[in-house]
Amino acid sequence: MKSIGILGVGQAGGNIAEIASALNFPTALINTNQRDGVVNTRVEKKFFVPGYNGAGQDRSLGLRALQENYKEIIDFVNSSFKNIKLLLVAFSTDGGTGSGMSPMLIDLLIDQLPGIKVGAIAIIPERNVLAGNRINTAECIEELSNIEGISSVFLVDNDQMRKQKPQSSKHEIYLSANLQAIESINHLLKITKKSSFFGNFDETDLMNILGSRGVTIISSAPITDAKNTSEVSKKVQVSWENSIFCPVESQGVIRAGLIYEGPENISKLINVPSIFERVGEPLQLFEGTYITESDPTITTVLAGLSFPTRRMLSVEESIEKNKERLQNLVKKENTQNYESGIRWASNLKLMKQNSKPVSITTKLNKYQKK
Ligand SMILES: Nc1nc2c(ncn2[C@@H]2O[C@H](COP(=O)(O)OP(=O)(O)OP(=O)(O)O)[C@@H](O)[C@H]2O)c(=O)[nH]1
Ligand SMILES: [Mg+2]
Repeated sequence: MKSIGILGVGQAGGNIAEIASALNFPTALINTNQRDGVVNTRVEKKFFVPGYNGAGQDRSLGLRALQENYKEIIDFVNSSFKNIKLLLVAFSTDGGTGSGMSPMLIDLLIDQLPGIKVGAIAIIPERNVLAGNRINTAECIEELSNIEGISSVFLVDNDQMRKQKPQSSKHEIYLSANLQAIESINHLLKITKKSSFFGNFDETDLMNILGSRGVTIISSAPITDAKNTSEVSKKVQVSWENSIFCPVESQGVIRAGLIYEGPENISKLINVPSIFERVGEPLQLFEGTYITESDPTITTVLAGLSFPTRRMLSVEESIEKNKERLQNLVKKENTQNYESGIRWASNLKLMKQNSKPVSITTKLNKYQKK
């Protein structure tokens, strides 16, 4: 059984857990909406928060669903994952359920799952999403970044998939993004099961890296046509720009892994200082070399990175730019009314008032011939 478990929260999280199940990861899912969760048929362990019907992009509802049910939810997670070393909680940052619930859930699980590290797979939405989603993402990322004991945070960037497939439907973007993210984690796990004469990258190495607090990326670079050291380094650096995760923006990798798979002669072109020149030398590097006859590939894991300020700015800047318009929209929601121009006409429909009964003597007198 694999040593990394995937817990999906909300719809996107459930979809990631679904793919992870297909690749034999231990999985479970939590949702506030049963109808979303039941479609993820490969995930066997499911918890639906009673009394909810989705969170409707409202993070505070997602959070409340956890606050009211945290005991049951912690028990559910505890009983769903056995013999794992790392639990990754997967969710989208721009919806209500996953985004609202996951930061606090991770914070709780860090203390409630003895011996298990807890990290995140958090989805950053495409550039074209609307204000409400952007606000959710900014809030969620801020909360995640404030969790003290958290391990690796993988930021799955739907925009990175859009760059690869500009013409695809949303649905295709989501599925491919989920698949690439889970496959890259799966690839690392598979490497830890191989043995090598030249240096193993084992599970302890991987857990050391993934236990780092901060943002983590995984990328693979085919280096088939690289002719020299600097071309190899360049290809690895380009792979950091083009993975499914938010591209590396700044220096400061804390722990890293570097795995070579391919023919022996090409492995000579690997020069560690030149590869890490752009991001700075990590505190610790864990290497693995696997000589095969397949196309040469370098897989890197960079952990302990800072949250990507520039990418987050692209989420936030349209909110800042439209500050007044958005504030006016909300003001309008609370104050708007309609004034009819024909209020006077309502009188036309008033029923004739019942006249007061007149005494019989009065009526008798009225017809009394004078
Ligand atoms: N990569 C990826 N992104 C997804 C997927 N499904 C939804 N998204 C993203 O997540 C956002 C919607 O969030 P959901 O996961 O549906 O929200 P939720 O957590 O279920 O919360 P509520 O529906 O508001 O209760 C979309 O705007 C997309 O950015 C998916 O399967 N993969
Ligand atoms: Mg949903």
